[in-house]
Amino acid sequence: MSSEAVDHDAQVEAVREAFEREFGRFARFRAGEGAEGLSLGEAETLLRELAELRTRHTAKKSALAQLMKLIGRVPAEERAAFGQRVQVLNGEVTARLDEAQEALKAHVGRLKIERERLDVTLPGRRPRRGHLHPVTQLRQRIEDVFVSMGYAVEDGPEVETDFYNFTALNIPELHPARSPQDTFYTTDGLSLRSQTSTVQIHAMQRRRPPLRVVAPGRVFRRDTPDATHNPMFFQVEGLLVDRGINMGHLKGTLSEFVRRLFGAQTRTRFRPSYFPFTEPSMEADYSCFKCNGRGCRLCKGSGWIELGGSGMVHPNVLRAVEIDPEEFSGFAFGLGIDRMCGLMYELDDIRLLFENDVRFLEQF
Ligand code: FA5
Repeated sequence: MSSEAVDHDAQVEAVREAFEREFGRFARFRAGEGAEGLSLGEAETLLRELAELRTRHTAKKSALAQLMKLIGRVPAEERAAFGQRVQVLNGEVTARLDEAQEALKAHVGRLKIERERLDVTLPGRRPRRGHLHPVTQLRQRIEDVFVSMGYAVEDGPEVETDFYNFTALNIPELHPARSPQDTFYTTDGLSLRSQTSTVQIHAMQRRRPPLRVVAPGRVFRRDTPDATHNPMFFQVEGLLVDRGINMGHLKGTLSEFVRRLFGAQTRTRFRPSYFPFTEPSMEADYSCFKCNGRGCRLCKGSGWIELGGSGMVHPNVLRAVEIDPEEFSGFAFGLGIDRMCGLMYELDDIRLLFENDVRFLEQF
């Protein structure tokens, strides 16, 4: 064996060793295995590094490529043996690179399929449906009862002039309701309505008698919030004006209303009261829907629950909208919805209704 031949063999071995050294950390990826447990990111990085390693060891300027070129230049008698050794090495290097690449690629493919897997048999995510606020639900039930009794649903502004908020309602100049301690005023002398009774005036102007309307809506008072008071709350106003209307019609109407809302067993009672815009005026109560009048915690042992204020429309109110009190008479009533709602759901505090805590509201 010539000394040159030894040199050539040594060169082949040196190239092999250099490859083995660098390839060592990829050697475990074989026969499509060895990559288990690698994350997608790790496997992709290794694939990139493997491609760089392939370039370093097999591209044109690599030591292996130099060996290939050398084949033609070695003495003729050694060429075949040397050529074969180089080709074997080349074959091995390529095969091992390919094998490692396959194993890593297969792993990346598996992880990607896993990540993008879509199980069409899984139940879909149901969109959460909301529902109407409990006060709105009650308002609609009240409207339904009155509509079934022939009433129209009327609307009115929440910001009012003095005329609608007070004067037309026969509220005298120095009445405490006009005081800024009770009513919210805007800087230009308008006020937030403190009761839905203002809609009586709008309704009579718009429709002229005979008329029957209910007007649900928001009202505002400078009341200190507590378990039964909010500065903003809801009322429903009722108004009927026709010829020959008397207190019997009012009592019959409110009695029928509570029977339709709470059941046929519900009784009513009326107590004398005072409102500037009705004469005579009455407070209406109904027998407790929980204990049917026997007395319980809900009705504070009395057996009765307050419904609201009512009375015969004051002649001055009719005159304010140019209706002749000699020809027409009427009755009106006003109920607070929030307190009624609070009682129906046995809430300790009506302020809960307006905190907008979804966990609370979801229950109704
Ligand atoms: C009135 O507001 C009269 N307009 C009712 C009326 C209409 C009488 C037509 C005659 C003819 P009163 O101030 O009592 O009346 O209020 C009526 C209802 O509103 C009360 O029964 C109560 O349920 C409710 N209410 C009053 N203040 C508050 C408040 N701060 N928070 C929650 N509800 C309230």
